[in-house]
Amino acid sequence: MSPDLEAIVAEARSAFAVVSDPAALEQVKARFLGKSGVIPHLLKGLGGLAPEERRESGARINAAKSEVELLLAARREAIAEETMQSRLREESLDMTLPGRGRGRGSVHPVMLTWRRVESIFRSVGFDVADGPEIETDWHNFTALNNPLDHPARSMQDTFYVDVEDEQGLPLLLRTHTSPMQVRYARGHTPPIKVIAPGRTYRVDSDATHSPMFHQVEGLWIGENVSFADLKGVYTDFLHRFFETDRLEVRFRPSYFPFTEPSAEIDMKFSSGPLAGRWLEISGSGQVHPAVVRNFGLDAERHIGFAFGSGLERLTMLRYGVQDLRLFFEGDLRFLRQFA
Ligand code: 2U9
Repeated sequence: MSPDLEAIVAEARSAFAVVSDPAALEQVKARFLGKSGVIPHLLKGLGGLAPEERRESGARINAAKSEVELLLAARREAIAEETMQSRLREESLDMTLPGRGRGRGSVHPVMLTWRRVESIFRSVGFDVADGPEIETDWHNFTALNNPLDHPARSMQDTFYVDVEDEQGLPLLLRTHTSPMQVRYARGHTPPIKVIAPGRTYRVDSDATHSPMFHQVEGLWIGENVSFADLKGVYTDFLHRFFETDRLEVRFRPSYFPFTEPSAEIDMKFSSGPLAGRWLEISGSGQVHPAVVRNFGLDAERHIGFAFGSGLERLTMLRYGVQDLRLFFEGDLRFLRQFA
């Protein structure tokens, strides 16, 4: 090979060596092998030579061309290998690390209470009602004997929805689970023996009130269902819910529009960390005759009791939870304790 050609090959070798990405390499290649590159230029020049000289010269130029092509192929391969190696270094996976796993969820403590309450009441013959969280004014207030000017109806206490019902009254987020019982009672014939657990909503938010909370209400209507039955059913429920007979129950006169007479139910543990203090646990009463009539029933013949308890309250007392807000913060350090 002539010194000229050797110089060209050497120049190609060092030009290929200094680039390290495929696109740059192709540009360098064009300088030597492209249409207007150095080597095609030399080949074009052969036309003006005598046949003998053209053959010799052509063979030399083609040998140089082959060498440049080999150098190019080798450099391409080397760049691909370097790219692969650097990706392997960057994306290296330590296959010996233990997997993260999916994590095991757990049932929320209020839901544990919900399930527990359902199972206790089912075992003594109560059905479980369900119903909408967005309610009509009639099912939430009127059917429950709430006067039209009752403060609970005010915008300060109730979340209203920007949609009207057939009566032209705005729909609302139910403020208690009672409307489920109203719907259930209107769709069944006595004896009506049902509990209604569920989410409820009130415009209230502080250390002891959450705008969304859970209640369970119970309703038993028949021909001879008395306050004595209420005492028996609710006391038995408390014994089973708290898994102890070592608690006292007392009924204190109260007022609700939907019951008459009405009573607050208090309880007192005789052992354990809460022993000796009377704790409010529920509201209750004999269902008001006006409410029984709203079920389409004869209030002279059908009587019974109702009660309402907060599921958060029951949960706090059962597990010794001090702050209501823990139920709504989603803090795993709290929730995991119930797993
Ligand atoms: C119908 C008729 C009567 C349900 C009742 C209470 C008393 C009561 C509160 C306790 C704590 C709600 O979660 S709380 O704030 N409830 O005091 N609830 S009697 O009476 C009814 C329900 C439905 C048809």
